[in-house]
Amino acid sequence: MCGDSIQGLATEVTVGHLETFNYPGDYFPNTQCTCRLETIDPSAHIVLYLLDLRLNSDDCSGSDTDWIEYMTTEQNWGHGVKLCGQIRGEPIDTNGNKVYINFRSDEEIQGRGAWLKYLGENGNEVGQYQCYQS
Ligand SMILES: [Ca+2]
Repeated sequence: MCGDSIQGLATEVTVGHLETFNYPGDYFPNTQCTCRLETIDPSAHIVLYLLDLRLNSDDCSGSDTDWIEYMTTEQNWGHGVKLCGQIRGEPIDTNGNKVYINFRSDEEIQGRGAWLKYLGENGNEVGQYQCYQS
């Protein structure tokens, strides 16, 4: 995510993946990145799977560290569902047909980052829009 600055619909897939820029190498400091997913069928839900997560700390509840979150409506940063406490490999039903995924890193200490799988429930296609620095 956020290896480029192009915006717009990039792919439509039934199963897709997102990873932090430079994964599995360390992500970069001072990053703010948003990715948008949207099902083609507006009544379908997007399901996420956290496959890997290594941030600078296991506790991403603070505001002064690195974190990744998702939200189904555009809200302010830090008001989504943080993925840090999620069990890897378990399905996360976002209950939404649009999902915004935000990743943020601060200036100190980086990690491997995050690797996510996403899909539309019942085989629905999901459009992945280009991620952008935010
Ligand atoms: Ca950090």
